Amino acid sequence: MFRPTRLPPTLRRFTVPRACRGVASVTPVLPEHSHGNLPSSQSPITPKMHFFNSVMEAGKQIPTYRVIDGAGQPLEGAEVPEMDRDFARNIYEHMAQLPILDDVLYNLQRQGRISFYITAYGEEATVIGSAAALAPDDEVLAQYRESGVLLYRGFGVDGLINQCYGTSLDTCTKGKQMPAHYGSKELHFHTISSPLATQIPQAAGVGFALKRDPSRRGKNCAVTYFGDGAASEGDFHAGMLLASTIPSPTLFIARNNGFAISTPSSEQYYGDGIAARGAGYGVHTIRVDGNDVLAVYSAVKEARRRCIEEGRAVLVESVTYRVGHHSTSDDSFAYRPRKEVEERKRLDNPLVRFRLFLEARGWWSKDEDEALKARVKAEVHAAYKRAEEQQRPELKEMFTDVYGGEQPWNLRAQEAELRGLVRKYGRSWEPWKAELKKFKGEGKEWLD
Ligand SMILES: Cc1ncc(C[n+]2csc(CCOP(=O)(O)OP(=O)(O)O)c2C)c(N)n1
Repeated sequence: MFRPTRLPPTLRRFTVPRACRGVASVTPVLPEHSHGNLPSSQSPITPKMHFFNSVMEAGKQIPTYRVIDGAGQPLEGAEVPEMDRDFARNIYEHMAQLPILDDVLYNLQRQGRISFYITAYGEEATVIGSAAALAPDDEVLAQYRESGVLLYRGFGVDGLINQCYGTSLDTCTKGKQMPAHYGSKELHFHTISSPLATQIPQAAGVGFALKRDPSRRGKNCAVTYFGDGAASEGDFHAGMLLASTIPSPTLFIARNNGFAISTPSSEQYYGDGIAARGAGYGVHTIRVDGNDVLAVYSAVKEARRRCIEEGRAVLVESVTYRVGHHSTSDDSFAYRPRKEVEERKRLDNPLVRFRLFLEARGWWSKDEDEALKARVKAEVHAAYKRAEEQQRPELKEMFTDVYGGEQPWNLRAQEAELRGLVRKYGRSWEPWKAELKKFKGEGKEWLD
């Protein structure tokens, strides 16, 4: 073990850099003879030439943390996280809710009732396991496949479906966003934006703001979710560098689901996945089996604790598999064999793994499973029928809350143009008359 106090005075400078203290794996290798170090570095000078690529050497890849196996049994030596029956059942119920909601909304898109949808098939453990490990007021900056976090926080099925339909009941995005681009101020879930990875440096900024706020310092962290594809964007690196050099409680959760859209993750990097990058930024990092909800829960809980107690960033790489197509705009069988998907579904289903764990403890039964599925299905069907009866937000809402503060000139000009057109065609032209009826107030405020 490295004990600086026992070293001769010439070697005492080889202490663990301050930025790395607390990282158990950092153990400096001391050269036989001290040649000092350069002023901007703690790196010991050595006369031996040595190239390294530790994460690519055989057997040295970052391990993947797992708690339960495919049959729901704890691995030998694994510590099962402490949770009572109700907490565990609540996690499972939310996991089971996701694919049912996805089935219905996916089909509604296929019928042309909503314009777009994105499913989370196969990633239920990553999304719900992490949501369960966070505090309800941690600030979440998600990508677009994490609707389960909102469900877990109590957004409700109606909330999600109203957003997808763009009804007046979606008070956050008010019909201005694409379906599945949710947001909720009350639930600390920042509105999704489609340009990939923009949420990552924003999260580092939010984390820093939390650190500066005395009422939230040491209490909350910022959490950002992103895929392996988003991790290939420059914004990933900007966010990691920011959170590492201007320390902040920012939790980076990479969902490595095997694919961006058509690009497999093996083509997104040559190194050891996304976790390998954490060390480069001096960030505590763990790779976890993203299909094992107990491992995800434990890893994110510990990651959150470190984030908050140390006020520093942590990276979690959750390795999973995207079972569904990327979105309703994609046909994944154009770039991966159908057989591969069927095999993954059969071999490693996160829901089955956790259900078997619960059943082994006597915390869940087949009858309860069937009843849950029937109840959720009925709930989702009733919710989409309610959404179909809703009107869209008032026409003028199209131009409000796009930006904070005063409405900019370009939006004022667009609003004036639309008002003119509504006045011109809204009473006389049938297609416009029919269209106006879909909006709350039916455009009357502009017709009069
Ligand atoms: C800046 C930017 N480039 C490209 C796209 C198009 N696009 C949307 S999703 C996506 C793939 C993202 O993959 P990943 O981050 O791995 O997340 P996943 O969809 O697999 O969950 C791409 C390329 C985009 N939205 N934004």
